Amino acid sequence: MADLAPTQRPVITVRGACPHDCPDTCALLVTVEDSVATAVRGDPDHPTTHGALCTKVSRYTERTYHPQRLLHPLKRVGAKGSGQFAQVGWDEALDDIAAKLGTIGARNPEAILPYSYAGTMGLVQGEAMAARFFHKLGASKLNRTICSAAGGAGLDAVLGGKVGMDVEQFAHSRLILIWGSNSITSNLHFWTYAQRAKRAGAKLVCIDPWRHETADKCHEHIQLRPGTDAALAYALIHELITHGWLDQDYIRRYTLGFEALRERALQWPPERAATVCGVPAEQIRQLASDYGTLRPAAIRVNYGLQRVRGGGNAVRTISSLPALIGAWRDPAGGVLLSSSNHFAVNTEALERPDLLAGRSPRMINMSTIGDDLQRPTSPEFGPRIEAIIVYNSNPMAVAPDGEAVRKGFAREELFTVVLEHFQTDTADLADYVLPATTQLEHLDVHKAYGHRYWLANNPAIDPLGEAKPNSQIFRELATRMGFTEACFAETDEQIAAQAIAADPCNGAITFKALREQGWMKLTVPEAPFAQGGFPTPSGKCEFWSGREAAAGRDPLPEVLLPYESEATAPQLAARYPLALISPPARNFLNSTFVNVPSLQASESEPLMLLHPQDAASRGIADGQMARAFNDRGSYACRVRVSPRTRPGQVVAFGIWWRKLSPGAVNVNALTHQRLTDLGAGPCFYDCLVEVS
Ligand SMILES: Nc1nc2c(c(=O)[nH]1)N[C@H]1C(S)=C(S)[C@@H](COP(=O)(O)OP(=O)(O)OC[C@H]3O[C@@H](n4cnc5c(=O)[nH]c(N)nc54)[C@H](O)[C@@H]3O)O[C@H]1N2
Ligand SMILES: Nc1nc2c(c(=O)[nH]1)N[C@H]1C(S)=C(S)[C@@H](COP(=O)(O)OP(=O)(O)OC[C@H]3O[C@@H](n4cnc5c(=O)[nH]c(N)nc54)[C@H](O)[C@@H]3O)O[C@H]1N2
Ligand SMILES: [Mo]
Repeated sequence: MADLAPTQRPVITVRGACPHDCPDTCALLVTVEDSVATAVRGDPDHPTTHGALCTKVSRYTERTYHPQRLLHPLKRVGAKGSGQFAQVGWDEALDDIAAKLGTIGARNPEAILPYSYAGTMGLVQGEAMAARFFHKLGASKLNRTICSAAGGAGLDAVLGGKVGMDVEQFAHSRLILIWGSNSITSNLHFWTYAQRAKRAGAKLVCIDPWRHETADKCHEHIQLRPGTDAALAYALIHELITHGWLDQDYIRRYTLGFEALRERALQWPPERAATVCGVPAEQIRQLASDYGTLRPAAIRVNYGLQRVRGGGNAVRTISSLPALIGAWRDPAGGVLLSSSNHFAVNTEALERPDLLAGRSPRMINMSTIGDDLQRPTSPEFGPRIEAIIVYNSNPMAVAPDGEAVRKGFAREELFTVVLEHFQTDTADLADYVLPATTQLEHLDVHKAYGHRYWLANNPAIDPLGEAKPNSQIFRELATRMGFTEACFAETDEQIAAQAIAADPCNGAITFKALREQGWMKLTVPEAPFAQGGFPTPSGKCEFWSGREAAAGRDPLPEVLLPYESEATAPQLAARYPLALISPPARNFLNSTFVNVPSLQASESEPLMLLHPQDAASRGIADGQMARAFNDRGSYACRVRVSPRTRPGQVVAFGIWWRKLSPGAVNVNALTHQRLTDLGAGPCFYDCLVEVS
């Protein structure tokens, strides 16, 4: 083909899926010219993608062909963290890794820990071959809590799982509450529907501690203190009850525990919530009146508000609202946090928990990895972690309490293997770095958490350099460990085909059809809970939860204020008076894309917003470098003095790589490892600091 003129080279279009941890899971069309991917576009025919990609993923080829892509296995040759690596062959790397895991595993396989999250959301390159491998080994399990555990548990208590509205229906809502979400940044394709509704006359209300670009475009912005959402939601319930804005018929037929909820809510008049939330009572009254009277009324709640101590209960309280007004009767009414459990996935087939063969290894919470890597062997904890295999995650940048995480990974004798595209902060502390393929180079199948389509990802190009798919790396490790079960020989196609469970919700969807068509929609009713039918034990919307009671927790949603706030920790607040939140940057996806030159240029550098009052009282001018600090650490970055944040509140955008930040620390130097009320998730936005 080399002798063809460029215009004669074959150009093909390959159907793919965006792999990133985002509600939108877009359908991609990849242009491949002469075996090189030259462009990635959104599929114009896929309803939720509608031909549009975010800036990040439209740069996917820039990321894939980045000059710093890892193309060969690397072995550490200097002291841990010295950054000295030597290129080695795959055989040498895998033989050595298998030997080390074999030795540790023979003593106690629970000393081995997989550490992974959603670098790719693909079901094949995520927890399929990898999970089989660790199950067979009997390694410690990982509790994957870092993103959505609290909110997931909150939804589960009330609705019975991660279920809710169809995002496409928001176009027809008359009132939309955008609650704890900067949708234009983190859920762009939902925003399209919200805009359509707005053009048709809907009212949009944003509930968020800082005034971001999405708040600017809403009719109202309720700028509450972080971690106070349950109080606000209770005040709304109070108003719905006292004004009689209730759908009594829906409540009687399809809900559980209204009387108990009523009694609790009557303790939350708007004035009380106003004091807790730091917003005018009148604004709460107006919101309640809108919610009580406009139909259909929809809530888009996102994970931003559950990264605080009371995050699980905040989601419980908010997701109780639609049933009170019968909003679920209409396809364009209800609440959407995640659509994940509308999909039936054959997890048993993918992950093969039967390979545990009766063993039940201990579980390590990924959100406390800093402390857990430093723990010695003890009866309560079990064996010291001797080996950690990291894939699809960058814990050195994203896990809370960065200094603890660094100390943990810096242990000279900890055996660390990192499967990656780039030399991340975590890869810097590895013993082996293994080059992984990107979405353009491997096969996968995807569900979504913000819409209702299955998607297939076809490989568009050959792997770059010596990179291999995660699945293949674990397949080859399994062979070296002597694992002979047939599942370890399955191809990626075979794995993908098993992912789609035989279930009415999946209709006639097969992986074969998906590969050809790119995407297919679930056969879930437009208004799934118009007549109850919630996946709870009672089949009703459970304001009062028997399962919560059985777990020894409050059977009703409760208002739990942050660990770190003036109300709950006045002495700490005297030293560190500013509440820090660290929401996503528009041009990054967590710590992914931070090293892509065009996107890094758009974000320019690590930034924090400080309110003019707080800046003035500290003598800090716009554009100066400042230091945010607390007992856990210190983070230096550029200050924007801006009325977009509240007085007493700092907004620092995430998640920069440490080594691309001043002083080689990022915002997680400041966050702590305490866990949420439900789901044992992290509390990234429950954090006090001082700035100087
Ligand atoms: N561009 C971009 N998109 C992303 C991501 C990214 O990093 N960059 N991350 C992806 C990931 S991992 C996820 S989980 C999803 C969802 O990602 P999320 O991080 O949930 O993103 P948002 O929905 O924007 O939610 C953050 C918003 O919550 C607000 N917030 C913080 N604390 C509180 C609070 O206590 N109460 C209320 N009401 N609001 C609060 C913040 O100010 C911010 O505006 O998005 C994904 N999309
Ligand atoms: N302070 C603060 N911290 C936060 C948050 C916050 O809002 N504030 N958000 C939290 C949330 S919601 C989340 S979800 C976590 C995210 O935490 P992570 O899931 O760790 O997400 P990323 O930082 O994007 O890192 C994913 C890594 O996986 C790699 N990767 C991608 N695809 C593949 C693949 O196919 N194979 C292999 N081997 N590697 C791959 C990427 O190169 C990238 O380095 O961060 C959390 N941390
Ligand atoms: Mo997340």
